[in-house]
Order: sequence, then structure tokens, then C-alpha cells
Amino acid sequence: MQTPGDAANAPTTDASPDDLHDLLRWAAGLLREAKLPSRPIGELERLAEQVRQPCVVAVVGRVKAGKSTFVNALLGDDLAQVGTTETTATINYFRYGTPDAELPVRCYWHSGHVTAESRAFLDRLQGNDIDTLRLATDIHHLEYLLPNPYLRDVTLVDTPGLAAVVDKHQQRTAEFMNLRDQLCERQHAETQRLSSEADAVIYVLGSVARASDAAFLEAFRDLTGGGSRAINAIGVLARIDVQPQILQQRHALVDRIARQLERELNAVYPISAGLQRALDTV
Ligand SMILES: Nc1nc2c(ncn2[C@@H]2O[C@H](COP(=O)(O)OP(=O)(O)O)[C@@H](O)[C@H]2O)c(=O)[nH]1
Ligand SMILES: [Mg+2]
Repeated sequence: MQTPGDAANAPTTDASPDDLHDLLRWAAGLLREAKLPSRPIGELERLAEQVRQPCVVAVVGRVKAGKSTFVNALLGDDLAQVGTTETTATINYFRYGTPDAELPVRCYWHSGHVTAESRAFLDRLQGNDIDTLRLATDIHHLEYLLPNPYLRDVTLVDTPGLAAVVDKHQQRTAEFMNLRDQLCERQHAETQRLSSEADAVIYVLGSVARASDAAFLEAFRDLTGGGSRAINAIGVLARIDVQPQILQQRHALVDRIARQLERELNAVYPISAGLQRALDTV
């Protein structure tokens, strides 16, 4: 039997992810030979497979914070629907792969079915009426396959946002309000699950400069359910171009937020995804 002291077989400490895969499988093999209980062996084998998968990075923040624009800027493409209301936005996964030309989107339904869908299907999710809401309520998440090299290592998840704002100016039926509440609850739960289970989380912080520090911190903790940890989370102060004052003071602003959230966020960066997309298209 090999032992960790066996120089020829000992894994080196500067292991790359692939080496880590081999190391974990090697350790599982040792445990199997030693006839140890199968549960930890299975766990090591599961971890070995996981290190070869792309990291899942969830983009989280309030409605209209600028998440989808940020995801589009990262991908250099306008795939994530921008400016959606909280009732029609879906959870979108962007994974590496080759999309089907006619049916580029995979829809994962709450029923457990998976279907291939067209762009026209996405248009049906743009309304703010009961039919759109019914459709959105049945969807667990959508998946886009893209041949973007960035996605080889990272799967991006765009989430709808957690603030449930009732549009008081519109007359809504009881069915509409019930469906809306159901959808908001589900999306809230799923976003909090993603925030805690994703490999890394990007918190998009919008319009924080106008809020008082206390109100901002309270909103952040409400958003994250207190689950953010600096080990795998960064903050992004988005839409800094919207107000000249914010643009000017962006460095002081992100420094202040980073100090206030030093246990929750590894770092905070000022960005303007809107400007980036505009530059990309000129
Ligand atoms: N000026 C400006 N507008 C932005 C920027 N990012 C997003 N927006 C706008 O803010 C609104 C909400 O953006 P969206 O990405 O849909 O927010 P989400 O709800 O968090 O996904 C849209 O009208 C965007 O065009 C930015 O960097 N600059
Ligand atoms: Mg969005």
C-alpha cells in the first residue's frame, strides 16, 4: 500500500486544481483499501469531481441595483434582461457551452421538467400582466449556454433581486397579488440559498450613497440574511456614473463600505457596467 510518506507518489503542495482532483481520488483510494466506512470515501470522490467543475458565482442585490447590466458587461453580451420588474425576472445561469441556434435557452420548471426554448419565449416573460406572472411562477431557473472562454472556469448566476415592491398605482386582482407573493417568496428563498451555497458571491450595491449608513447596513443584512462571509464575497458599487457626486467620491465611498462590512465582504469596487457596455458597443 502507498503511504503519504512514499516520496515517489506523494502529491506536491503546489497542487493545481487538476492535481487536487488526483490527490482527492488518491486519498479516497487509500481509505477504500483500508476498508474504512464508505461515507467519507464517497464525500472525497464527490469533492474530487467538484474541483473540476467551474466555480458558481452568484450575482446578488436589490431589484434595479444593476445586476443584469453588470452580468452583461462581464459577458460582453446583452443576454441578461435589463430593467425587468421583480415579478418577471427569472434566475439565470450562464454556463460554458454551445447554444442551439433556434432554441438557445433551457428552462428548468418547478415541476422538474426541462425544456429547450426560443427567444420568443423570453419575450413572453417581459410583460407585467397575469399571464407573464403565471409563466414566471412555474419557472425555477433558465440556463444559457455560451461559448465564452470566461465561463470555462466560472458559471455566473444572475438573480432577480430581493426587494418586493408592490406597485400601488396599479389595480391588481387577488390572483395577481397571490401569485406575485408566491413568486417573491420562492425567489427570495432561492437567492438566499444561492448566496450561501455558491462558491463565491458578488453583491451589487446600488444607490447606497443616498441612504444613511445605518439604513444601508440594515438593508445589506436583510439582503444577505446575515450569511455573507468575507472569505468568498465581494461588493460592487454599481451605477457610479448616475450621479456626478457619486462618481467623484467613489473611492471614499467604497472605502467606507468596505470598512463597515469588513467581515462580510472581501473587497468593494466601484463600477459602471452601463458605461462599459456603451464603450463595448461603440
Ligand atoms: N447609467 C447607468 N445605468 C445603469 C447602470 N447599470 C444599470 N443601469 C440601469 O439601471 C436599471 C436597472 O438595471 P438592471 O441591470 O436591470 O438591474 P437589476 O434589477 O439589478 O438586474 C436599468 O435601466 C439599467 O439600464 C450603469 O452602470 N449606469
Ligand atoms: Mg436583473
